[in-house]
Amino acid sequence: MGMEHATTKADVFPVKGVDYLQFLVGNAKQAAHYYSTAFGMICVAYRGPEQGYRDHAEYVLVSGSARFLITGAVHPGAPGADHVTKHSDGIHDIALEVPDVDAAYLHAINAGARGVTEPHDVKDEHGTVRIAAIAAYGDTIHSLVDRSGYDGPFLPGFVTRAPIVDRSAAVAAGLQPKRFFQAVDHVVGNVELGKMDEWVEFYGRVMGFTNMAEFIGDDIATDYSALMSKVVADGHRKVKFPLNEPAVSKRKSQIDEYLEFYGGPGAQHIAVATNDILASVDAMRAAGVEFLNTPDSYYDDPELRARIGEVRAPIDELKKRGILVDRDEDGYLLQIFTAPVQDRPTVFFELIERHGSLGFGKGNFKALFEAIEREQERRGNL
Ligand code: TYF
Ligand code: FE
Repeated sequence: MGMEHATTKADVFPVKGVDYLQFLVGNAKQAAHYYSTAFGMICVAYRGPEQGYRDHAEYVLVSGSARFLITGAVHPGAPGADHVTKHSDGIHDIALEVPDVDAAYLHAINAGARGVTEPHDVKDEHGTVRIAAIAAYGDTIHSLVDRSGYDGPFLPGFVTRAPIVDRSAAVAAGLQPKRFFQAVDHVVGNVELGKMDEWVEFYGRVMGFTNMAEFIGDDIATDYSALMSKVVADGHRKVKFPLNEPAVSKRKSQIDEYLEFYGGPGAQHIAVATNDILASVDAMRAAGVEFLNTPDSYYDDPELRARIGEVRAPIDELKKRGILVDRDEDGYLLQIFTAPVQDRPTVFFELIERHGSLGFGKGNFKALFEAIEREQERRGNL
C-alpha cells in the first residue's frame, strides 16, 4: 500500500531537477559580474534590448549543472521592476525541469495551485521549449520547463555570450578551482509564522513531494530561538526544499528578520554542492565573499570531535576557514554559510560537501544560529 501510494505520487508530477534559479535584481550587469568573479560562475547566454527584448537585460551564469538567470529591468515599469522595489534583489523563480509541462501544470492546477503562465511553446532557430509557471510562497514562482526539443544556449531568444571574466590563467596556474560548485543542492523558503505546514502540504498535494526525516521542531526552536523547519523533496531527492517559519521566542527570530526586510515570504538560501569546500571557500574569500564566523570553541568541543570522527581534511584546516561538520547514520557533510549577499539581511548561500549524509547539518544548528544571532545583533535587529 505504502509503495503503491509513493509510486502514484511520483508519477503525477515527475521532475528532472532544478532547471534554473532566476534572480530579479536592480542591476543585472553588476550582479552577473559578482557571480562571475566571486562565485566563479561562467556567463554563457544573454538576452536584452540588443535582441529586441525591450524590458530586461538577462544574463545566464552556470557552474556545473547550477544555472542562475540574472534579470534586471531596463526601464521604469518593466515587468518585475516592482519585485525589486519591494524585495530588493531576490529569487523570483525556482524553475523545475519536467518531462511533460502540460501534465505537470494540469496536475498542479487541479491540486489547487495558482497558475501564473499557461503552457506554451517558445521557439527560435535552436528549437522549441515548452514552459508554464505556477505560484509558490510569497511572490516566488515555479516555472515548469521541458527543454527536450531545444539545443541552444539557454532558452529561445537568448544568444551565446562570452564569459565576463577570464579565470583560465588562474585555473591553469592552480590558483583557483575550475568550478567553485557544481550543482544546486537545496533551496530554502521562509514562510510566515504558522504557515510552514500549509506549504509542506502544498508541495505534497501539488508536486507529490514528501517529507524528509530531517526537521527542526519545538525543541531546537526554543533552545536556539530560531525557527521551525521541515524538508520536502521529490521521490528521487533531486529537488529538496526546506521550509522555515519563525519560532516564537524572546529574541527576534532570524526568519522574522528576513520576512521584515524581504517584505514577506521568499527564498532564504541556496545551498550549492562542491567537491572541494576548502578550495571553494578560499577562492570565494579571496574574491571578497563574507562567510559567517565559527568560534574556535566549536572545533575544540570534545563531544563534537567524538561525534564527527574522521573526516577527509584535518580539523585545523576546517577551523581556519570556519567550515562546519555534521555526521549522521549515512555519512557526514561539510558546510559553511555566507553572509547575506545584498544590503538587506535576506538571501544568502551555503556551500555543502556531502560524503554520504543526506541531511542538512542539524547537528550544527546551535553553532550556526548563534553565529547568525551575532550578525543580527551587529545589525541592531535583535
Ligand atoms: O537548509 C537547511 O535547513 C540548513 C539549516 O538560517 C539552516 O542549511 C536553516 C536555517 C538557516 C540556515 C541554515
Ligand atoms: Fe541549507
